[in-house]
Amino acid sequence: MRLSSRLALIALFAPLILIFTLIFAASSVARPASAPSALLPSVSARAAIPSAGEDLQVIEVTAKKYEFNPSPIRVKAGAHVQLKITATDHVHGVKLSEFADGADRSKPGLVFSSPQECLRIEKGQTQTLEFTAQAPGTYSIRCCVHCGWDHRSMKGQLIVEP
Ligand SMILES: [Cu+2]
Repeated sequence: MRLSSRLALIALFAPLILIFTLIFAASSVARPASAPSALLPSVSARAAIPSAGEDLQVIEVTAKKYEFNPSPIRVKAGAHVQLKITATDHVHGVKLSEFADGADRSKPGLVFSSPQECLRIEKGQTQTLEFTAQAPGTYSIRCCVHCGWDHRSMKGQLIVEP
């Protein structure tokens, strides 16, 4: 009787102890594993910031029905530019051509820090575009998210001066 109840106790507690041990082991393993991933955003954020001595020209732009302001935006060739675009009245999109109007399309005149596609900007939100203005010329900016009846005329310009 006694032996069997002791065995029953062991049978009851052994799996519990095993489970607690596993949970403890998992949590102590999870901690160091999560540490490097927590470091990742700061590493990539650092990579996006130009190195010391390189000037970043920050330009605030608003997007509203149906214009970008200011337009044209003027920068000098060689400038490292960050456009901070805020959609003030509605969802908009921004697409800045990496080729100057009429330029040969073999080599981009604007070198972006991240791949370029349509950048969607929710109402009241700000998105950033960062690039180096390599070649002089006029670059077109257009709204690429349908925002209303005159969406197609929503355009802007970036002029890179020599
Ligand atoms: Cu639009």
